[in-house]
Amino acid sequence: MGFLSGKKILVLGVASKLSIASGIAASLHRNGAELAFTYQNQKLKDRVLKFAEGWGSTIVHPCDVTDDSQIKDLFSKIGDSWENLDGIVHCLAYAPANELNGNYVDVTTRQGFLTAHEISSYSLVALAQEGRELMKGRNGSLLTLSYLGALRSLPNYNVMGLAKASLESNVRYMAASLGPEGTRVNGISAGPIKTLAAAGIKSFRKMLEHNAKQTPLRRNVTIDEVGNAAAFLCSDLASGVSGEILYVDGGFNTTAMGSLNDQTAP
Ligand code: NAD
Ligand code: 0WE
Repeated sequence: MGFLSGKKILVLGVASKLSIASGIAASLHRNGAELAFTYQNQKLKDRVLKFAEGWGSTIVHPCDVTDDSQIKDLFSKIGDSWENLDGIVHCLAYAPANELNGNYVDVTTRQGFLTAHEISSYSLVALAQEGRELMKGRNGSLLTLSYLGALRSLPNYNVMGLAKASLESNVRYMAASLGPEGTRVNGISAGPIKTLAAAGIKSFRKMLEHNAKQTPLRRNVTIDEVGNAAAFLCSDLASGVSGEILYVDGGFNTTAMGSLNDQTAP
């Protein structure tokens, strides 16, 4: 009997075994949750089906969050398998690649700005609207993934930083909206992790090395560590937590001067 047994949770954003959504799914499964999954496009379908099977799930549906009808169909199909829903884990983001490389003021476009905000922030409330009925009165939990670039500027993160700022505010407004019906809404702000979304980013390796050296724990975090924090937030262990952004970053966001050296002890 895990602390999530009896919970039915929908996970969006599995693209590979390195995905943060995969670390989260593994922990949710390990701790007893029943899972359902989505895939963004046909290219990812078979892969996600295979991962789902590994986590004991056959409930796998398409959902490109830019398409209202796919979001609607998703919850109608979830409703065919499950009478109710205890959690939605939103683990996706996108900005066009050319927005994530170069001087922010130089490279930002109207369309890139809109796309980043639509996919990375608007989608959270769009999913909540359609999932609302299934989650009502069950102490359900919505969870999303953010990054420190929401609050601080850093090279190349650019318009994604604005989209994450919007996403974090979205968490607080949604917590206020859905709290009265028992649904909690939270975010995890994860430290940098090498995933597919990170693979295309110029000098990501350099950033990972810098981050490890400057972090209190002197290392980067893993998708398993993010997964365990996610399992907690989706569970009744976190029944008093809503509207919160939980940092799973080895303490990086709490420091200012960095470490000044690279020793492993303080
Ligand atoms: P990933 O590439 O494994 O996952 C990104 C997912 O977004 C993919 O599954 C992709 O299919 C999905 N996606 C993109 N556009 C979509 C659309 N229109 N409709 C549906 N799905 C769409 O990368 P990841 O690093 O695991 O990213 C997951 C989340 O974690 C993102 O919100 C990201 O911003 C956040 N995050 C990542 C890091 C990091 O360093 N990797 C750090 C903090 C937060
Ligand atoms: O949120 C993210 C990355 C999200 C992301 C990644 C891509 C790459 C491929 C969104 N859109 C795209 N579009 C693509 O075409 N992270 C927190 C990881 C990340 O990305 C960075 C980072 C970090 C950290 C980009 C620049 C600087 C730092």
